[in-house]
Amino acid sequence: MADWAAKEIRGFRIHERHLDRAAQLALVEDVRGIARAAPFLVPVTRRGTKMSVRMTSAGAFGWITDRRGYRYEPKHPSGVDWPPIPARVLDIWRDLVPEARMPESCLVNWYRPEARMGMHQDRDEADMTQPVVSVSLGDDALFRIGNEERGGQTESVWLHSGDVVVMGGTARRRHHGIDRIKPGTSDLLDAPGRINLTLRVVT
Ligand code: MD6
Ligand code: FE
Repeated sequence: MADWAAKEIRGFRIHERHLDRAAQLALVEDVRGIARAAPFLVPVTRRGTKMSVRMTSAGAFGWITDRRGYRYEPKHPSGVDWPPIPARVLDIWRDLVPEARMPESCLVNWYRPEARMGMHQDRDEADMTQPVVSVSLGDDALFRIGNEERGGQTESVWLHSGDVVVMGGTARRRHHGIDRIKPGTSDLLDAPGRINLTLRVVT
């Protein structure tokens, strides 16, 4: 896992092509295992709007949103425990943020070609000194990085399959989102789309 091209944008460290093809394929298998145990959900906001991504989780806590709002839950809505975070995913965390506590949640976001994610902050975690680590698999995605406050100038960067982003320190409260993906830019997955894993310490 050589880091020949880590770059930094507004405090987000982007480890380009951190994962080689074999590592990416192994992670896709891990995601399939997670989805068998804890099927992908259609997230719904408190107002009843369906999000365009499909979500599931691994770990002690999963992040969900439904008509009751968004929160971390210790079980999938079906009543089963979230499966454990795969060892290969934990290895990425240990490799890139060895000083951090171990992650308690691995959120799996599945983007089909039309999916996007609006600008948001990750601020549902109790200890905001802990980083968030994000893994991109499949098609390229246009990642937009903003400010702590809503609005203002933003910077965008394309994320590719195998890229790993670390959001920590001063960047931890910045708004960010995915404007769009570019279907067909990767053949990692069986169909056009993108999988994103985000690892977090929750408590
Ligand atoms: C995504 N990522 O890449 C969405 N959050 O699909 C995130 O929301 C994110 O990439 C926190 C830290 C890094 C991220
Ligand atoms: Fe986020």
